[in-house]
Amino acid sequence: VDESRPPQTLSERTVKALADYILSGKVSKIVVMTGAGISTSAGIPDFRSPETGLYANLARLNLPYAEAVFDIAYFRENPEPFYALAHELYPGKFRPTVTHSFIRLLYDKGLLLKLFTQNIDCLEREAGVPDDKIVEAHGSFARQSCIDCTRPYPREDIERHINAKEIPRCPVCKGLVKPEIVFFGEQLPAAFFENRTLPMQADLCIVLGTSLSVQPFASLPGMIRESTPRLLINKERVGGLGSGTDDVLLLEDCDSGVRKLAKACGWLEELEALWSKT
Ligand code: CNA
Repeated sequence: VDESRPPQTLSERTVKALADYILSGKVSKIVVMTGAGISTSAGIPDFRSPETGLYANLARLNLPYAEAVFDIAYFRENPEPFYALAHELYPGKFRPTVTHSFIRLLYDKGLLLKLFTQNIDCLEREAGVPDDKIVEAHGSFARQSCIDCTRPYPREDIERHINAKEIPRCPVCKGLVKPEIVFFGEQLPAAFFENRTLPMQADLCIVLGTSLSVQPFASLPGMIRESTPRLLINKERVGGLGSGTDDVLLLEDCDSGVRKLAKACGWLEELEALWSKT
């Protein structure tokens, strides 16, 4: 953190000062950016954590390289590893974390401008963040289609196949069916590009549980205006956060970090109550 440049918006670079700013009435457009680290406490492994991450544990799938499981060219040749993983990760098996409920709380308070998520687990929706507030930058399991003729494929059919450890195929052209998760080598959804400059309007940015190593998502925190506060809650420092004059870093677990912020805002009981109902 560059201590030589004083904060412009906050009184100091602390959670207390951030809470004062939020409660001052000057904040109504919070942009939240999330990654796999917000779902690890729900039991879904992230990609890149050294021992617990998916990439460290994919050996059993006999992949040529870990990312192949999400590579569209590889999937065409060998869809089995992806479907083995989909069997483990399919939505419905996991409960949103208190961090997901915190984002919902921001929405309930009318403070959420947009949530940009890289996650495909749909836990933000399950926590009650409405569809029109979410940009699923890497797609999600919410829809699926044929990779050849692009026909949509019914949800109940893919669920049945995934549960039975079978690989679904298009009933019309026999092409492979794939959940609309963005694989390496595929375009991001139009919604990402349509909303990409929205962070410029934000009066606060909160980045949670991401290594910010995948572009173009990783460029989003850089769209925030110079004097707008950015909070990073992550186990490690990422993406140059901390270099801005009004950046606040909580280098710790997301759930404990959001609880600290909620407590400083006087929202902790409300947050726990919301989460316990989820
Ligand atoms: P990543 O590259 O695995 O990074 C995760 C980051 O979160 C790392 O910096 C970790 O240190 C940090 N982290 C892990 N656990 C915690 C925790 N409890 N509290 C605080 N920080 C934590 O994941 P990214 O999301 O940055 O990478 C982008 C990929 C991962 C996207 O394409 C996702 O689709 C993909 N992914 C999603 C899920 C999911 O939907 N839950 C799971 C695994 C991977």
